[in-house]
Formats: sequence, structure tokens, C-alpha cells
Amino acid sequence: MDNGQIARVIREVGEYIQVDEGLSFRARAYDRAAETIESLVEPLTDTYAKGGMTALMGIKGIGRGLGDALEEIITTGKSSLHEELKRALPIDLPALNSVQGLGPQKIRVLYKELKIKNLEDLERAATAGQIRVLTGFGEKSEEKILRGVEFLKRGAGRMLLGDVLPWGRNLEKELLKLKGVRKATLAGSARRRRETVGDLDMLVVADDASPVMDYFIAMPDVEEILANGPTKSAVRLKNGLQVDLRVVPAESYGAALNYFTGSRDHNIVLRQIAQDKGLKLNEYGLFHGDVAIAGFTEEGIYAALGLEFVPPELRENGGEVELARDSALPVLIGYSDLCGDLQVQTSWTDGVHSIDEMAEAAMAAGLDYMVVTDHTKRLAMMGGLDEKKIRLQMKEIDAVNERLMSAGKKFKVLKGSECDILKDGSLDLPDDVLCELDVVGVSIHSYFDLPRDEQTTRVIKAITNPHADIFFHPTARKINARPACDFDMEAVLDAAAKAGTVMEVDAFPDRLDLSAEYIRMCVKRGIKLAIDSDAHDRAHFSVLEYGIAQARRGWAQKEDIVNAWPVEKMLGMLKKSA
Ligand code: DGT
Ligand code: CA
Ligand code: CA
Ligand code: ZN
Repeated sequence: MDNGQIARVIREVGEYIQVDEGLSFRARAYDRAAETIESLVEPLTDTYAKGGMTALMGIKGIGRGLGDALEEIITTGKSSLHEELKRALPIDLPALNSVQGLGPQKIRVLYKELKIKNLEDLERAATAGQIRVLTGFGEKSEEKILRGVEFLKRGAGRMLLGDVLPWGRNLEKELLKLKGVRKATLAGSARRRRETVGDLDMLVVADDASPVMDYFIAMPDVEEILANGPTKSAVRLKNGLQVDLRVVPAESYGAALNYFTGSRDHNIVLRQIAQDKGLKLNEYGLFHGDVAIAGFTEEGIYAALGLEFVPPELRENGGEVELARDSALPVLIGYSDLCGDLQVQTSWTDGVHSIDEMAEAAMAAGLDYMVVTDHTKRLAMMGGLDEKKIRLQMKEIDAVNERLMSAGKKFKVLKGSECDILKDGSLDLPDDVLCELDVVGVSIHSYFDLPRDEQTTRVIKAITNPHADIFFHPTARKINARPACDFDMEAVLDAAAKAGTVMEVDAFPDRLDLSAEYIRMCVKRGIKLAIDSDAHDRAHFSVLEYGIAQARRGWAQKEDIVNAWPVEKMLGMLKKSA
């Protein structure tokens, strides 16, 4: 088990305790321990292997009780306390917890007063008006709960790309190690880098399919075998993800890859083009009568159809085939094109690592600069910075830059802020501080559901503030957890274009905000974009890849992305408009 998995169990134990006994000392201790574990660099299993219980208890906030629980999880993969609590409280805590606005405290009340155990109970009680009368709830929160349930039902079953792509890539690697396996490639929506995927589709070319199938159905993560045939198998993993695997002959690999990458609508247009040429396209190849004229490679298929190769991220039938026919596809922003990161949190607020540590990690990720953008004072719970603290931080950044320079490093740390947008659209720091910053990001962390007109006015006021450079995670959505803020995007983009405000593509897998559709609107209007990690930990620079994928799905080119530019050019663009 990795630290993330261990932390999840510990956090859930804390939540069950909270439902059981309220926000007790014990409940808090588990919650804090989960947070600590998530931020550890060394795998806990290593810590334990090296130093046993003593090493576990040497970690901040881990006492005897938690140490015992951790030891049990590490050695057996389970926690008996967890199992016991689940038995004693027969509620679907993860599901209830994922409803926006519900946490363990409220779930406790709902369970005690109305015996609500799962989403169905919750929906029924909310529809019947039973929740509004409970203490701590009202008509508004009842409505919000209903909307939350509705939202979850819509996203049901789709997992975040960021949660499944690393697993899929690992499977590619493992399959390639098997004897006789020549190719293993992830197709489907994962290859198109959709924000969420319904299932994974793996394609394999092998001399002999049976060892591949044997390996596939016996993987340790498999919960259930859904199909097991000579060339096609499907499994469901313990985390609920379904994975399909097909073994195809080498001469069909390109055709199968094209077919199973989709999208369905893109494929339909390709097949039509083939027909118009008197050819036939399917997952086995491109045929003239019975003769295959392409099929080994995808490139070969597109070429034989008279088309430019279409990057998978564009294959959504959004006009890409027409442009491919004219050899006029955009040259998309590349996966190694970023030179900087314009949104990074540090341990000055809710980040885990220091400015120095984040700079080291950004350098290791191949970047030349990063902007430190800690939260501002309204986010008191996260230790948001006030005027005084942010001035201290600016001094610290000067010192970090001096250290970097004397060590002969070219890397630059810039001064910035993730400045909170207040309810009325004004900013959470005074003008004289904002003036001194290199990069001012503004973002919404409260009043997500203002009426549309009011939200639009609020946003436009904030992003046209002369100090605002970038609108961070503009819609503030969390995929599968919180809907996008409702405002008039057309009007906001018009305002951004006029003010020269940059729009962000927050790369965090559960944000991916802006969406591809909105990115494309920006590109069409000539509005510049920034692809940022929103890193809260030095490991998070790896998420930039998802932001780049999202920007590619929005048809963005290098010129559209300000942090694909050298630092002077990037700053020049921001300051010109300020
Ligand atoms: P997902 O899994 O819902 O995130 O989306 P996809 O695109 O991965 O869809 P999936 O897994 O059902 O099928 C993988 C690809 O296979 C899909 O993108 C296109 C192709 N495909 C599957 N069924 C059909 C079909 O009935 N017609 C056509 N033209 N293509 C299909
Ligand atoms: Ca799929
Ligand atoms: Ca599938
Ligand atoms: Zn934020």
C-alpha cells in the first residue's frame, strides 16, 4: 500500500469516529494523521521496514493508538478498527461524504435523526422535505443537498484521468515485459486524455495471446473477471475501474488503435471518407475490396485517407477532420513546452513544502521559473497571508533567488499571490501590496452559488481590476464534486480580452479548469492562457501534463500559453495589460 492509500483508510476511520461520537479529540487526531501521512516523502512501508513501531511513532502526531493502526494496515492491508466501525455504522460514508455541503458532522445528524444511510435515503428525505427541519439544516441546504445528489448521479461511474492514467501506463510497462509482447498501448478516452474515463481500453500485439490473458486476469488489483476470451478480456479492479484488453495481429494494430481510440464520432467521419474513396475502414484495416492498403500503423491509415495525422486529443469530431484534409491542423502546445508554472502554493499557507523545496522540484521538472502564489487572508483556515506576511514572503523570495544565483542556477522564483475574490468582486489585498507583486492571480473560493447576474458582475469586477493578471481556476468546479460557478462566460471572456487578463488552465486532475470547450473559446478570441500545476506539494509538478492535455483538447498552440514563453516575454505580456 502506498501512503495515499494508507492515508485514505486513516481518514475514513476518523470520519467514522466523527459520525459516531462527534468531533472528538480522537476523530481530529486521525484526520490530522491522514494529512501528515499524505505529505510524507518516504513510503510508510519503508519507514516501518527500517525502524518498526518506533519509527512510526517518531512521526509527528502518531501516538500508540495510531501507531498500532498503521502497523496493522502496513502488515495486513486492513484495519480492524475500520472494519469494526463500518459494521457498527452501516452507512455508505464515502458516498454521503461526496455530496457537496455534507461532512461527517451533518451525516451524523442525518443518520441519528432520519436513519439516512446512503444516497437513496438522502434523496428521498430531501425530496420529502424532512431535512429542512433538522437543526443545522434549512430549506437552502436541503435544496443544495438535492442538487448535490443530482450532480453525483450524472458523473456516476466515471473516474478522473489523473487517478487512472498512471495505473494504465504501468500496465503498458508490465505487459511489455511479458514474453512475445511487441506492443501494449492504452486507447479509448484515456488516450484522448478526456477529463474522466468510463473504462480503460488496452491494445496488445503479441506472438501468443494466452500468456497475456493469463497475466491480465490474475493481476493483484483485479476484483472480478468480466470476460475472458482468447483475444478479448475484461476485468473490474478493486477501485471499481473496468479495464478491457484486446490482443490484435500486428497488421491490424494501427487500424485497431484508431478504432478503439475513438471517439466514436471521429471514427464515423473517417469511415465516411473511406467509403467516399471506395474503401472500407474497420478495426482490422483499411481495405480496397479484400486487399488491405493500410493497417499496421495509425499514420498509415490517415495518410491513405488523404488526411494529416490527427492528435488523439483532437479526435472529438469538432472540425478536426476537415482541417486535416486541408493539412491545416493547429500545431498544438507540446508536452515539454512549458518553461514556468504560475500557480504554486508553499508551506507559508496550505502547501507542504518550502519555497526552496518547491523551486528545487520545479527545476527537476524542467522549468525555468515559478510564481509563488499563496492564499490570502480571507482563507484564514489555510493560513492565508495578510499584507505583513506577504511582504515578509517577498523578502524570503529575494533571498531564495540570491541563493539560486550564487549556486549558478538560472532558475527564478517570482512573487505572486492567489488573491481571493471577495463577495463583491474586490480583492483581498490592498493596492500597494498588489503593485509590488510580479504576478497576481485572482480566484473564487467562496460564494460559489451566487445568482448568475451577481456572479458575472463579481467576476468581471475582479478580473478587470488593474492589478489582476490571471484568473485562476475560473469556474472553481471540482470534477465529480462541485459544479462550475454559474456566470456568463461569454461576457467574462469579452471583459478578459479587453483587460488583457490571462485565463488559467488549472492542471490539477480534479479541477482541469478551464474545460476544453472554454479553452477553445479563449483561443478563438485571442485570449492568452496559463497552464499551472496549482502544486501544494513538490510531487505535484507532474500534474502539469494533465493541464497540457486539456489545453491540447482546447486546440491551444504554444503562442497561446504565456508560461510556454521565456520569463521576460511572459512578464512583459502581463504588465503591458496591468
Ligand atoms: P469512455 O470509456 O466512456 O470514457 O469512452 P471511450 O471513448 O473510451 O469509449 P469505449 O470504451 O466505449 O470505446 C472505446 C472506443 O472504441 C471508442 O472511443 C470508439 C470505439 N467504439 C466502441 N464502440 C463503438 C461503436 O459502436 N462504433 C464505433 N464507431 N466505435 C466504437
Ligand atoms: Ca474507454
Ligand atoms: Ca471500453
Ligand atoms: Zn485556489
